[in-house]
Amino acid sequence: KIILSFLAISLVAVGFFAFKPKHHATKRPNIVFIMSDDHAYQAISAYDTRLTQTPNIDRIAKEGILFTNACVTNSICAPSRAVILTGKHSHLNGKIDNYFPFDTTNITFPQILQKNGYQTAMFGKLHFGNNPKGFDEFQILPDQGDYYNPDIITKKEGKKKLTGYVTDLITDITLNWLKNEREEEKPFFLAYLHKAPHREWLPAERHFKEYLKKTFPEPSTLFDNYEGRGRASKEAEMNLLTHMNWAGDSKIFPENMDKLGIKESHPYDKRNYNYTVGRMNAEQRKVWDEAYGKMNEEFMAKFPTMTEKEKMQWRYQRYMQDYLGSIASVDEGVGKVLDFLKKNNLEENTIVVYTSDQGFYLGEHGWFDKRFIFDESFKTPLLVRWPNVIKAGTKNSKMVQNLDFAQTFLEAAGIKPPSDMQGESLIPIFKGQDNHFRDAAYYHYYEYPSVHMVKRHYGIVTEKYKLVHFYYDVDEWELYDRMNDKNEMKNVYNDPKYAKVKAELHQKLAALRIKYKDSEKLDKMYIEKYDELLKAGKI
Ligand code: SGN
Ligand code: CA
Repeated sequence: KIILSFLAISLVAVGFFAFKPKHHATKRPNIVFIMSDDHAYQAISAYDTRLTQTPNIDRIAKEGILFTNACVTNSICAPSRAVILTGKHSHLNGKIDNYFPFDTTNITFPQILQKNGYQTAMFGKLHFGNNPKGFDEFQILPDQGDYYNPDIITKKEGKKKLTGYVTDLITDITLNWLKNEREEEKPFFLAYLHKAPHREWLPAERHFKEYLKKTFPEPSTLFDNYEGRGRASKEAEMNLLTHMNWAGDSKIFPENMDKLGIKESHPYDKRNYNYTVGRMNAEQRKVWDEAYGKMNEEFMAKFPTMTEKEKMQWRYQRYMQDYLGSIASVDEGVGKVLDFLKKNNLEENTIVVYTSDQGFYLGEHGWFDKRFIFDESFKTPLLVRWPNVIKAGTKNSKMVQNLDFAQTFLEAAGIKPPSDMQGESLIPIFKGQDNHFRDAAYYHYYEYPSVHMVKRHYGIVTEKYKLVHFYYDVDEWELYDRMNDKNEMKNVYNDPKYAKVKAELHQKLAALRIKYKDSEKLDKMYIEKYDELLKAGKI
């Protein structure tokens, strides 16, 4: 009897020690949410090695998970951020475009985390027109923010001017908070939000020369003439040759434009150049003039004999040099933050996310900018590391969306998300159980007429197809076969072969509009609100 009870006690004891969860596995995880602005997945080497190397960003996927079909619900800056923070589509959170201020009566997930004992901080670009709620500490760039010597709005001291390069400054502020202001006994949520690589794509001084020397492979659709698609693609103003600014974007000195007789692409072409470069101090300007002066000299010699094709090719190289040059500092900053986590034993139980507010065109279809439901702008990079939960080196092709972050983070923190959030938690995917995930994504873009002139549209995207409705000053439907037309060159909406698919997709789209509570009534309401701003000259 004694032996038996001894055995029983031993078994229970062994069981207890064997199955007791490790202490750190039950502790609520920290969250480091890293987001850059307009960072195309084509410019992250974990996705694509053609253009550049991003060894530090890649580390997140190597030690975690890479999402190959992550996408947004509305491909533009502030609306994407509002979707992320509220877990609701634009038509419900109200932030449909970059113009209307964010409605701060929305409940955001950082507010909920803070209420539940998380220490919260946000550093970098928000672009809401008002300050974030739910943060113990924030330092944010006003509006779009500047690359050089930017102003910053701080929670503690109001607005001040900083000296230096924006990406490095945001990294330093973030590291300083991690080192000196983090409360060890609380889990934290940290938003580390870069302005780079947003237009006008200004690199740090240390990267000027290196990137000005590089040549990049051209995308196969650089000379797209938009045949086979509708008015929306034809009328968009995102073409590298015809819509980019010579001074502001391509960095041709305004005096050189005058000498060569090059007209401004937009009334704000030279003005933009003077705003951005004009913020540099004498020391920074000297490095700039040296590097970009040489590029200007070469351009001056070449320009008079250049064909239109050569101009396009030249503009593409110029664009990539600056765009990818500005990503170099983002990658370095990410490396520093990852190193800090490692050195301070914060790696195992911290969720690190790297994403962008949307994708971006790097010359595909001859374009820059974003906004369209087409892949380069609809898809966005997403890499996540959480060693306690995610198996290193995982790849996943589900259509996860920026809509899903709020519920994911709340679930990770053991908090039940509000029932009106519209995303899906990614935790099952992190755990390798992704059987029941959305098979169709809903998309709705509103900001028109506006810069780049991308028409209003909504649509549904499945693994195989994309059905889109462009409306407002057109009424056109487009259908793309994602498997057989990877570059989305041919609208097959009126091809009888697709009649059945088309009917099914129409039905599915109507069902999604109902599921997410979007409607023609809301479309009209947002048009009326927008038209009022237009009339008032505020757009
Ligand atoms: C600015 C840019 C546009 C860009 C919008 C929105 N022009 O207007 O190219 O699409 O911001 O960008 S610029 O010449 O002023 O840079 S977003 O990322 O904020 O949505
Ligand atoms: Ca953006």
